[in-house]
Amino acid sequence: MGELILTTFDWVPEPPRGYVRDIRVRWALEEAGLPYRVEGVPFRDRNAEHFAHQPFGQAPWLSDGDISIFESGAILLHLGQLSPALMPADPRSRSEAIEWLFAALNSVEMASLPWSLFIFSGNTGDTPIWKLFDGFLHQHRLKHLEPVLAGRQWLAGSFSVADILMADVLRLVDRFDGLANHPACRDYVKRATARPSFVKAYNDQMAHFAKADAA
Ligand SMILES: N[C@@H](CCC(=O)N[C@@H](CS)C(=O)NCC(=O)O)C(=O)O
Repeated sequence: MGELILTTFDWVPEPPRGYVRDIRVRWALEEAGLPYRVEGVPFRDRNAEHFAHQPFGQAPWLSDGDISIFESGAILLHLGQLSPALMPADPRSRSEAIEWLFAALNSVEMASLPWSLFIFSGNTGDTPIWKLFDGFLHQHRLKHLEPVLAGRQWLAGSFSVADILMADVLRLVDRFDGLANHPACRDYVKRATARPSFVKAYNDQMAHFAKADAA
């Protein structure tokens, strides 16, 4: 393992604060107790070096020595190799953690992100397109996730990177009261975000952006 450097934006507007995806990486690093530092890149003027690390000009990315990794899921899988606090050791639980990590991103977030964008942009009227996306999230994803989360504390036995991603994805839905009819999902978010590592990650992200306001 080399020096771990988490890069995120130096500043973002108020609405996404507390939800910028560097929080997933901060949370994992805190859970694992790995030493790291945070660097900021301009939110407004994204230069060629930024795109060399993150081809879509987004945040976050992680440097581990001379390895640079983008995509929060890939970063968490990388960190999972560095700490048993993030990835169970036995093969069955490990496979479960990996499948649920992908499920969080590729099954739940792929439905919840457009849903939240509709809400952000105020397009939640009585329209067929809103009903389609709202139904897709609630009837085809959260309804099926609900019994899973009612039956277990964490997705892969012990707490893992899968829980960091799933809880963070669901947290954004909860922000817009989208878990009101899914109590097990809501309780899962509550117990995940009660972990001291999440609280530290959240406070650190908020402080990072507040510092930019003050500068
Ligand atoms: N799939 C990427 C998404 C990264 C992403 O959406 N980052 C947001 C911040 S949370 C961003 O950079 N937004 C600014 C933009 O897209 O221009 C990941 O999980 O790392």
